[in-house]
Amino acid sequence: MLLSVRLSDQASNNLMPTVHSTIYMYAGLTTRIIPFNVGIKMRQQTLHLFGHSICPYVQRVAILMKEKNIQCERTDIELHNKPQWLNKISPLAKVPVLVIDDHIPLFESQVICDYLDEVTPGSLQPKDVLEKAQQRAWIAYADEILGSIAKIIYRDKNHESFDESCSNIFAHLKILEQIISADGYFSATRFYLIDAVYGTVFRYFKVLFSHLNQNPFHDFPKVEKWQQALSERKSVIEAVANDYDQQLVKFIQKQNSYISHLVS
Ligand SMILES: N[C@@H](CCC(=O)N[C@@H](CS)C(=O)NCC(=O)O)C(=O)O
Repeated sequence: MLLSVRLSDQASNNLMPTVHSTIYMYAGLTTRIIPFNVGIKMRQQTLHLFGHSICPYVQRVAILMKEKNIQCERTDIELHNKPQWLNKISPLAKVPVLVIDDHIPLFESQVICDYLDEVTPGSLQPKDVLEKAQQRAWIAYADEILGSIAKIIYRDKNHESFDESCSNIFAHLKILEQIISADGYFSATRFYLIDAVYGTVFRYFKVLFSHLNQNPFHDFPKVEKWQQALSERKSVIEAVANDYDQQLVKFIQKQNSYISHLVS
């Protein structure tokens, strides 16, 4: 697709040749050329997303790209064995990072999503400024749930601490149940970036709660309908590999936590 980009000459002068040469020297990577508009002139842009196969923040970007049909090269890295060049493009050495035109790195999933959303036609966020702001607040709320999920995966060493994290997650679902629409997605029937974000959160539940023999959505019918709609959305499905559940199980089993002995 054609990307319509509002880039000033100043922005395109902000070159980081050392980043470019370093990344491509170490990784031997290729890029895909994507034509886009700068003002009235046509020029080319390349996009390269550096990620991890099960990272929920990377999935947000991947879902947005699929929804907006944005073509991009993708390279997944191992987080337990990070390549040396990662901190040259990502100051916290985290993924996702989007490298634009081989030399301009952009980190932080929300920022990457905002950029890609702005430079392509249409938007995955509400036009109404207040509604957009509200959705962003509930995206921050999703990050809190991801915090409890990370605690379960990495830090909860016993049943009590695991239970506490589960209760915390269910308390968040209870509040979501009160504020979301009853029509499938967060705001009725239209899929927004916030839906992408929660699609990546709910995906964890099947594996994390499989041993509990209890439906985590049991008390939350609207949230259950929402997660069902998200699990059927093509972009959400395709944002991870077919064997995502097995990859997640393997990843959790490598941690020394209470849940790592229970998942299978
Ligand atoms: N706030 C960041 C969070 C990104 C993040 O935490 N990524 C994880 C993988 S899911 C990571 O790269 N972790 C590596 C590390 O912390 O060393 C974003 O939204 O992009």
